[in-house]
Amino acid sequence: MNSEKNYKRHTVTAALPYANGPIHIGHLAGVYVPADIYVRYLRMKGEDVVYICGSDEHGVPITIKAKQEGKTPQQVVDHYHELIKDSFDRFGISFDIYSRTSSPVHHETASAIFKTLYDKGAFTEKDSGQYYDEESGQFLADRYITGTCPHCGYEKAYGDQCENCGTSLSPTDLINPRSVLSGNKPVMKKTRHWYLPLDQHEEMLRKWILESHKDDWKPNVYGQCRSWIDHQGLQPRAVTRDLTWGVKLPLENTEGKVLYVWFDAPIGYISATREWGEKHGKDWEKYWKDPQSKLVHFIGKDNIVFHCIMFPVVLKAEGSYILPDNVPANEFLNLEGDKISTSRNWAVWLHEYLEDFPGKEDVLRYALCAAAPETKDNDFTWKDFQARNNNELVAIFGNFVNRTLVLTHKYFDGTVPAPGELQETDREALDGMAAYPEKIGKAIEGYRFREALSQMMNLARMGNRYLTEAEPWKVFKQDPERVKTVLHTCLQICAGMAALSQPFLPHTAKKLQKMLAMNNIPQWENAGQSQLQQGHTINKAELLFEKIEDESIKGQVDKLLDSRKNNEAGKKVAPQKEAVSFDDFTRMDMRIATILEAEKVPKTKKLLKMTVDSGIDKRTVVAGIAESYKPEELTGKKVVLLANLTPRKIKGIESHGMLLMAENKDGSLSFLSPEKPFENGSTIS
Ligand code: B3M
Ligand code: ZN
Repeated sequence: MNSEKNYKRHTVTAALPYANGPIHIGHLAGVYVPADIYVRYLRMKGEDVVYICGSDEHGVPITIKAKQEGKTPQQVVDHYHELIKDSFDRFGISFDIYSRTSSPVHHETASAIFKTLYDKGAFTEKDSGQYYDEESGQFLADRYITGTCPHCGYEKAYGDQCENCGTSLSPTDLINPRSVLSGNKPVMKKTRHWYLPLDQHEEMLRKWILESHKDDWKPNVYGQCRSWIDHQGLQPRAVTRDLTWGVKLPLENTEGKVLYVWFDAPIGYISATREWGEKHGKDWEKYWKDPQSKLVHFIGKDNIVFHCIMFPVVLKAEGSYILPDNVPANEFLNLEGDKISTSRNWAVWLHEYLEDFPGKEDVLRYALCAAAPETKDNDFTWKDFQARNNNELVAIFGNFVNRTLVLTHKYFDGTVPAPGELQETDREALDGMAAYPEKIGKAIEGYRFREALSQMMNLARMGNRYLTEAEPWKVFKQDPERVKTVLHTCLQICAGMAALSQPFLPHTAKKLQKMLAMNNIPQWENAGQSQLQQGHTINKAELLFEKIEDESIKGQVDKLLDSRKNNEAGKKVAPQKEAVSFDDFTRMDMRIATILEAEKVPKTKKLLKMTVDSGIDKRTVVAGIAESYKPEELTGKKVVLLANLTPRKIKGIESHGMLLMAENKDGSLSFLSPEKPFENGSTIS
């Protein structure tokens, strides 16, 4: 582990889940399973590790959920904090502490860091116009305001981010902004906020990220940071909000203002470490301020900017903290070919999985690690889950262990036999095992957990192959001595698996250690050596894994399809918008037009750039319809064009007008086309 830096201790954080919903498999694959493998491995190497997490309980998502459920924000977070914590515990995610940002120690820690920066003059103060909803008497920050994204035309973008193209936004960037609370058009109202001038830290960020982490940060993380530093620009970011739910500002006359959730949440890692230290008599500051501590943040790709740009700037400005050594962010996991969506209930919820598949926690850990979106978005299917279990865990890992232990009981009363003269195959097997701690460890230290998992399974594959080729059941009659050597060797491999599988399959490793009557497991580096002395008595063999049948998988897929149907059925028709006058309507100039050509806009998932013959002219129109239409199927299509819409730049392309589309309740889109072959330019009224 990074011997060249000789770290004394490791501080490992996992993204704080919002306490406004349960944990799903996307969270687990993206963040918590890889982080857990990493810390379990470090602990087996005897490293001093603290593994930190907790509920992220502030922010607009929480208050919106509270409004939806007619509860207070505290009631919402209390419910989900317990649900999340319990499901993590049962799943075997081994945090040293799972805290929460509504705790007093967090409020104290976050406001103290804010005050330190404030006193150092690290913020700029500014009065500015912010959107305000007169009906609900509230300023509209972040998710309280929605509108059209200026970059991709997505009409349900939020005031802080467009979930469609991922662009970070401010409320004033939105086209046609609407209050999420009342649906009304907001007004501008003056208010004072404190800004973190990221632009003043450009040099530090370039040096620290673009120079010193060019080779050891994952390309997806490094690339996003580079584009932020080089293109999206390090703008001053408001670190306060006009809200009542959150960490109050430690300044006079700032009633009704709180810290921006993304200012306080990462500080949650620090306050949780402080809480852990005070509880266990540890000096928490060593884990956050000693340069010989290695700080690693496990997150999803949508949190990169906050963990690589914003939070490090806060820590640097505060002056006494270390910066993260690595931020191995994963991409997103999809489910059965569709994006995981809380609102559409298109998800596998951890707490439901634990009910539906009792005792199969490690099967999900295994399947999610094997499908982890480490370098690109990936897909989880129940078929793949079943195959991983039946073809790998049952047929290889479990089968090898079971045959070895059953035969040891059958031929040697459950006692580890003394090996005879080793043959070449025996030596190859034992030497092969000896190499696995390093093979697996190297992959884990490189944050390549899929590779590490497959290496761990290669040990089981090697054992299975060795046992099958040795065929002790055929040999025993005429050469029992040979069988002693074979089973002695197989038992050593089983003991190696009991140790080396621990980071990945902790529940299985524990069962196997018990079956082998191993009082303790070796340090990682010794896990490839023989552990079981001859004469050692093992316990009864039990099945480590059971086959998963088609019907239980079908049940899960049907559950998803039902929720999709319910979701569509439950989708109400959008309420009618506020009245417009006939004059307003007549000002819109709509024409019959023809799409002449269409092409995808590079680096976007949803945008098409089209050349349209409006009858008046040929013009460019950009639309977010690439997921519903292929460019080649649009040439020659007759459509309705809103010709006099003010031109706007979308991803740098000037778009002149809008093509009218209908959106069905399942989200599918359709053009409006004339029933007769009218000329381009024909007017519509
Ligand atoms: N609560 C999780 C998310 O963006 C967010 C992470 C905070 S980590 C400090 O889904
Ligand atoms: Zn967008």
